[in-house]
Amino acid sequence: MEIRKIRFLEPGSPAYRPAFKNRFVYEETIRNPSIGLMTLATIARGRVPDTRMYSESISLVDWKDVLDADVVFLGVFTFAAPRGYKLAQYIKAHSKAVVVMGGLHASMNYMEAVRYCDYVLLGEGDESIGEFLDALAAGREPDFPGVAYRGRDGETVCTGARRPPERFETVPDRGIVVGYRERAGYNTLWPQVHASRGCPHDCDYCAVVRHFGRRVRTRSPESVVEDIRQAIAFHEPARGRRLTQMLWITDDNFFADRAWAVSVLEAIIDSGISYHFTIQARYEVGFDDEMLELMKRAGFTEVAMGIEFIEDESFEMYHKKCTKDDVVRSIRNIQAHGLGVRGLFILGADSHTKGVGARLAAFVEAYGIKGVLIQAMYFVPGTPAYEAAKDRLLHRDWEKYCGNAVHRPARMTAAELQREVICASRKIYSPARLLRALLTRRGTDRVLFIGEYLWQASVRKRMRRELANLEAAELATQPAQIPPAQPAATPAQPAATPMAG
Ligand code: B12
Ligand code: SF4
Repeated sequence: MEIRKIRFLEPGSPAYRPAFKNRFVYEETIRNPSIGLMTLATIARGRVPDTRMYSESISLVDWKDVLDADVVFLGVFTFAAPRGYKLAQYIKAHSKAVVVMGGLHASMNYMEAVRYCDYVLLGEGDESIGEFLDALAAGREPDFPGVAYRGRDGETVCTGARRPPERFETVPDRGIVVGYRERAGYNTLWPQVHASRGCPHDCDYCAVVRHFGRRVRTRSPESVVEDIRQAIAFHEPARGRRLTQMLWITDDNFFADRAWAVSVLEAIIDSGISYHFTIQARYEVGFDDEMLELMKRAGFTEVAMGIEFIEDESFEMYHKKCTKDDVVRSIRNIQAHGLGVRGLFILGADSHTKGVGARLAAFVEAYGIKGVLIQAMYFVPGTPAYEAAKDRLLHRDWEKYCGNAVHRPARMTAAELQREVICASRKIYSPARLLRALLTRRGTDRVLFIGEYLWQASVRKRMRRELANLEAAELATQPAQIPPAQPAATPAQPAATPMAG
């Protein structure tokens, strides 16, 4: 078939509504568009020039334009899957476009996703997207590894797993996303760059390591620096400066390949780029004095540490190789080098009891952690944590898998867990702590705390709404009556409601 026009679509939940406050105030769902999908759109445009991407989080979608495309690619994480399915169904019903889904959730749950589209492409799409377009253009069935579709008899056909790409140097063209350039100066949309993939560890709850694999693969330092340069240039307004000059390196474990990490930091220093950086990392980096010094010289101001738990029992239970003592020593050393620590936490381990939210808040206060992301324990089919707890899940309404309690932990009810998350957030982002931040913090640090304070308020609001549902569900269902889990591949209910966006 002739491919004239390709559109990429990132479902947002909820879809974008223009509002002045979006420029300054984080909403419960932060709206940064997907770097992964943008990268694929950039690659596809090399073959078909009329290629653009809509991210529902920031683009006003021109549906006439989407429905006129020959191929529409959708990428979904778990929390966006229901919206993605709804959009895929709508496009299939109203156009002749070939509809293709991919991304972490569609890939790990292709038996579910394939019910809503023509094809699911498994794993990372950097190479498969080109192979897919070639097959389509030649009128061939895509028969290479990593494709799922529904055969004539309605059975799902899968051509097997796909090897991840060794090289992925594409610098995403951020201008390919409709409406991004106009909003790039918003302080709620920050520059982000993804430099490596894969992680050698194997934490039970982690979907990322199952999607990207345990072998660490990296981009060249030159390509990373070029990406950083473009990301900063794109997000800085033509006139004036952003309030928050902070770029987020979004790798899951940037320091896993130490020699490479050093070479990237050196390349940033040599480039002369002057900006602030934040980065996700495990606690080990806190023991690496040379790395911490390099980070400081490169402009890093903080480490966003995947701390997850504050009890050894929980680390052991979920196979996270770490102790509380490791975390504390690491935090102290990072701070001694003049860098801040942000904490990424999980509540709802089977070891957790009532009061864990207050204990977490006390930990954050005691160790001077400057900001947090708190998630209730998360379950993605395909992870060991999911297998272990699937009979205790309250539902599989993926849209709610965005920080809410979705299961019954061993020593609390789901509603109690939800309250613990709300409590921790309220204590960490209290008016008293806001006042202290206003008086003691400076520059980007201060602006970030104000932004997070407002963001956490909207997250708590959403969590309180869900709390009412959890309480009602608990009253109606005793633990023993919770229906048994479906196999991971069971499809979600097809969407009954029409498009909202
Ligand atoms: C940056 C980031 C964000 C940003 C931007 C998200 C975005 N739009 O991409 C922000 C801050 C908005 C964010 C928010 C949240 N996030 Co987040 N985030 C990330 C992070 C760290 C990096 C994403 C990234 O750039 N990955 C790298 C690129 C290369 O990978 P990729 O996007 O998956 O794309 C590749 C492949 O998947 C594939 N692919 C993707 N789409 C498609 C489509 C097709 C057709 C094909 C063929 C292939 C394909 O090819 C791409 C290139 O190889 C990931 C962790 C991670 N490693 O992915 C978590 C992650 C996506 N976030 C997660 C979560 C839970 C959240 C929150 C719910 C957190 C919270 N409690 O608030 C919120 C949700 C917000 C919402 N909208 O509801 C989870 C999702 C888990 C899951 N099962 O889906 C992840 C995986 C983190 C984790 N450790 O589990 N996040
Ligand atoms: S260290 Fe982080 S990225 Fe690696 S497996 Fe554990 S949670 Fe996943």
